[in-house]
Amino acid sequence: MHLLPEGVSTYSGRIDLMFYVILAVTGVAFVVTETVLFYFAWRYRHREGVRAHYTHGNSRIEVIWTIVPAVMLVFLGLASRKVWDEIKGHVPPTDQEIVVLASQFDWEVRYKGADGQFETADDVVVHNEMHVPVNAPVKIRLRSKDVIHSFFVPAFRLKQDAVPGLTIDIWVQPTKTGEYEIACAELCGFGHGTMRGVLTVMEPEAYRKWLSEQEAGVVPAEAPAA
Ligand SMILES: [Cu+2]
Repeated sequence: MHLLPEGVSTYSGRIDLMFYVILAVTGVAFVVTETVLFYFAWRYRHREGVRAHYTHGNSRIEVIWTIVPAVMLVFLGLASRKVWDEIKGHVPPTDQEIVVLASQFDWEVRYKGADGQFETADDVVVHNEMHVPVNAPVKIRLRSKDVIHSFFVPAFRLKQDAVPGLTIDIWVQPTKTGEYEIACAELCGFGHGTMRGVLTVMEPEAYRKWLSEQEAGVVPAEAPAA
């Protein structure tokens, strides 16, 4: 059974597990409460000659149905902390760095280029496409030029808001080559739905080849983003 697209990052399996646990918990709660709701509506339906009876409720039951979900919520929060820390709490050391600048309605993807420095004339800049090597951590420095966008790669289970004025570091280690979708997950204007890109996970060899081809084709006048 595949409810979700195939996960192709080192942490996608743990995100999916959390997703399924939460789905199971909320799914059971949904079925139970809807069953009770429909049963009561049927059981206490209008009947000739039976007077309605007013009730103020039941404090004991109300306390129980407040405490039980609260405990479950705290449990889910604690259980997911480790995964959250791993994904959002730190970035593993890597020399593979990419700057992603979101704007209406475009993903600008910037590589250091031959000099190993960002914001220089030989930066490799592509739009709405991103290439990364497989089986190595990649650090993405996420920025926005105008409004809040959200960098979302469903196959990686990676989603992070891009906020104007902030540079937010995120990371991923892809586990499978292929082409995957980049989508904007924050309603950012009329063209929001068109704000998509293709992410290509490549064998390291092919990736290096692609990058050096890009470096060779760089127009030196390419201005770095402000
Ligand atoms: Cu957007």
